[in-house]
Amino acid sequence: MAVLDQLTSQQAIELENKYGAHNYHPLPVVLSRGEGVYVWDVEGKKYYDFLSAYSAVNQGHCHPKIVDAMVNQAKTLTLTSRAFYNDMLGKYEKFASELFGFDKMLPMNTGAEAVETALKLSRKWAYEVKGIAENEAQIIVCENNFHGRTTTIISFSNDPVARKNFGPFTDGFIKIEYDNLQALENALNSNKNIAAFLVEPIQGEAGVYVPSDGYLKAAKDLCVKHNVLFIADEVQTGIARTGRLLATCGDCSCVNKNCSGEPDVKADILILGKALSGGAYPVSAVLANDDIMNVIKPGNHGSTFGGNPIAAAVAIAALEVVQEENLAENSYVLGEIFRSELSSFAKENDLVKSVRGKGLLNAILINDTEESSTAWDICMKLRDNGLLAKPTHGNIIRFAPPLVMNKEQLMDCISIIKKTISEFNN
Ligand code: IF1
Repeated sequence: MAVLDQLTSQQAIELENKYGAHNYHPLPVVLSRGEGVYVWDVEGKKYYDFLSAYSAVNQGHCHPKIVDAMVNQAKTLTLTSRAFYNDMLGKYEKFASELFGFDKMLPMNTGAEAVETALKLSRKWAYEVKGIAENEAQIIVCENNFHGRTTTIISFSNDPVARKNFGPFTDGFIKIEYDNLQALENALNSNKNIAAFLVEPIQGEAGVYVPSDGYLKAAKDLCVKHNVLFIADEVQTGIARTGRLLATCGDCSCVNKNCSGEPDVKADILILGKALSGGAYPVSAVLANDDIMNVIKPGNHGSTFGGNPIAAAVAIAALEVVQEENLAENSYVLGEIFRSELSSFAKENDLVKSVRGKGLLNAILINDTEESSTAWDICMKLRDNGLLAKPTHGNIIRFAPPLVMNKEQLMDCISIIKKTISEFNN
């Protein structure tokens, strides 16, 4: 088979099965094209994308502005490494730092790398600024977290599937219950060597678990009181996904007039990834103010590709799209409609227990056990009806369309979802 031959779906799946490691269990659909909120499979069937590559494609598939920025930069200069300066990185660092309200950023590629960067940065700060004795620093994390897949990050995961037989693990993490302020306070009181508290503003992998109102603000206040860094992992919640530019909104220049919730929670270290590039390229970053970021000196940390000119050009374009197209506001407005429609549907339909989320990061709970195949079967039927979503934890279906969706498309999607689940019931 020649590399350029057009494959059928079945052939593409067989190739991945035979030659690819089996580290995923994809929904059986083979995509070959995307535009805005739509993707097409190799047979030409069109779907609404309701996953957005786990919230990376917030700006929609193949956004022309982002693609143009990428192509133009690719024709000009792709990579210099950080051994030399390039003429794009500084512009990008200025743009992103000002947009999110921090002094500086440190560019990386994947979300996991950015999380690693934040952990290293907070430890170094703890030793060199806070004055913790060497190798004694602890970082508080939450149960059911998802922060990526490196050896250190899975060291503080409690997902047996992600951890088993990957040990030995990295020390220095204290795990507490999510959305439990007393647990945080107890952990802070019982140990003087805490460098940081690492938290997802909404737990994505855990099933779009939204903490109680005021939790993040109060957690941040506790961190301030104990001179502990508040690290927000906004890899999934960031860049307008939850109806605001950031789920932890500080003095960032958020364009969303419907800002609600906790406008005064500002992370000490902000972790971004995924939609920072609109899904066009692996781009991640850590942002912090000088009192923290300046502990990093030449040679302490880095990456060959981090901050490369293509990444910089792509990220600037991707962030401009978020601003120009008011994606935070659109996400807020459409999210309200989605949850109100789906929660009234849940009241009259036994299969849907509830709907939860913020902005366009939502999930429905299916009224069946985690071991059941019901959510998977519903996703297969949604696929047949032209909408792609993926179950998590067996009985939860995540719904996270691109934020460039319009109201008419959303209503169309809501009717596909209702119709599919209603038919499933019978
Ligand atoms: C996989 C979930 C989403 C993340 C947060 C860091 C990272 C992620 C909050 C790491 C990555 C992913 C990766 C993907 C599945 C996925 C996911 F289901 F696990 F929870 F998005 F919903 N922090 N999330 O959510 O970023 O290194 O992947 O760029 O299969 O690992 P990465």
